[in-house]
Amino acid sequence: MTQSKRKKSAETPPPPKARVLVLHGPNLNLLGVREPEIYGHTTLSDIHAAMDARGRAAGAVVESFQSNHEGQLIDRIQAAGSEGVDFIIINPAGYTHTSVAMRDALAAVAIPYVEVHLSNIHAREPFRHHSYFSDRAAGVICGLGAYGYMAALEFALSHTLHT
Ligand code: CA2
Repeated sequence: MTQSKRKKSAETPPPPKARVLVLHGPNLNLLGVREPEIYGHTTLSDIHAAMDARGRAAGAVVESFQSNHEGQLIDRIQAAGSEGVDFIIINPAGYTHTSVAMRDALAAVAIPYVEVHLSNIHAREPFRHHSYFSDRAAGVICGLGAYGYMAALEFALSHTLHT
């Protein structure tokens, strides 16, 4: 083997075993800062750090994206379709109950996803009981707080690494 080939293989990390995209909808940037009695004290950055560490330990890459804008979330979902993302974990937040457009984007890319909600949406106001995402989701987790994201990640890892 030549010197240049040896150097290249030493520097090139192995490809990730799985790519997981975590999407957070509007106002979730306020997590841990406002309304802790409903949404808890954990920040979005805490959630990402824990998911990143768990993903790395399993040889997976976990990317997180939050936006307050529906179009940006749709653009991110569409990009995931051509980036080799294996699994999406999504908390559409307020768009859960309104966004046919985000539902259509997920259907278009056909990437399996788990829907996560921090609060139990079924124990809240009636308008939160319907989700445009649940019927196409691999699973739905709600009411478990920030732990719900970790539970979704465990499922995503087992789904992508063992299927
Ligand atoms: O329980 C959830 O995760 C929700 O997706 C959160 C949404 C709500 O509209 C859904 O019905 C259920 C609201 C996200 C707002 O996040 C905040 C976080 C901290 C402070 C204020 C808002």
